[in-house]
Amino acid sequence: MSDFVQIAENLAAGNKPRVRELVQLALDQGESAKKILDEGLMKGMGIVGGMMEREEIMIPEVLDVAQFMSHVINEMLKPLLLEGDMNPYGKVVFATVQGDVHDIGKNLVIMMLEGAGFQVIDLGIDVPPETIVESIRENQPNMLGLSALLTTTMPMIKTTIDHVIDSGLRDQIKILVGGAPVDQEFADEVGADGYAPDASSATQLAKSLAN
Ligand code: B1M
Repeated sequence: MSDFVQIAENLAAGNKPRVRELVQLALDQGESAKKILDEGLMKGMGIVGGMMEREEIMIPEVLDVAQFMSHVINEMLKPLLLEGDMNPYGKVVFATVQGDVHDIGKNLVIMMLEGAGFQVIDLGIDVPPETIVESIRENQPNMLGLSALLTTTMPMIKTTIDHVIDSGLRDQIKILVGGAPVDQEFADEVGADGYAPDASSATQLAKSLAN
């Protein structure tokens, strides 16, 4: 039986060698990459979030843990997370909205979308609505993915969608939104076509919107 709590706690404590060991152990014991991600690493990030809120951890330390988590995902879990179907579903322009620099969730969603056969144009973080509209015009995707992690940057999702509407491009694309503070109600309010709470449901939703 793998110890996901240990993975979470060691990640939050910044104990990198131990996290690698525990993740490898869980893989050796036959645990799925998804379970290690959801019940170990994501829970660890949740602990870090709480410490951040209580000001028990400084921003550079949070960043260090976040970067380490990305490495573990890329080096140890990515190939396993990507096993599955590889059908072509189309092109997605994806961005973290202006004012927001969080990208671990965005990168995870992109990784899963690519694994499912989407071509993804990643515009990165802190992306102004104008840049997003320009990219839609240039790349002609059939979908737009917008991520926001802060309550203060959620309104930028609406601003971005409004820019897409004003540019006359709204009918060409489906818009998918997500990020920790986003929910279905918000997605409906801002006129998105869909909301997903995590990377795998985002991929399922993108597939159904593409069809
Ligand atoms: Co920030 N931060 N942060 N942070 N940070 C949060 C979000 C926070 C909840 C922490 C807290 O206080 N508890 C809080 C937000 C509070 C709020 O708005 N209500 C917060 C804050 C306040 C801040 C700063 C303002 C702190 C400061 O400077 N005083 C600052 C803002 C900077 C900015 O953006 N302008 C800041 C900075 C940072 C770091 C740079 C240090 C770092 C980010 C590094 C990076 O991303 N490269 C950071 C981190 C790491 C976090 C926490 C700890 C972890 C976020 C994360 O990566 N989670 C976070 C607390 C938390 O979430 N528990 C926190 C793991 C990731 C896999 O999950 O991103 O939720 P997530 O993505 C999921 C889903 O949301 C979904 O799928 C993903 C995978 O399952 N999803 C989508 C995401 N996008 C999607 C799009 C979709 C569909 C699904 O369709 C398009």
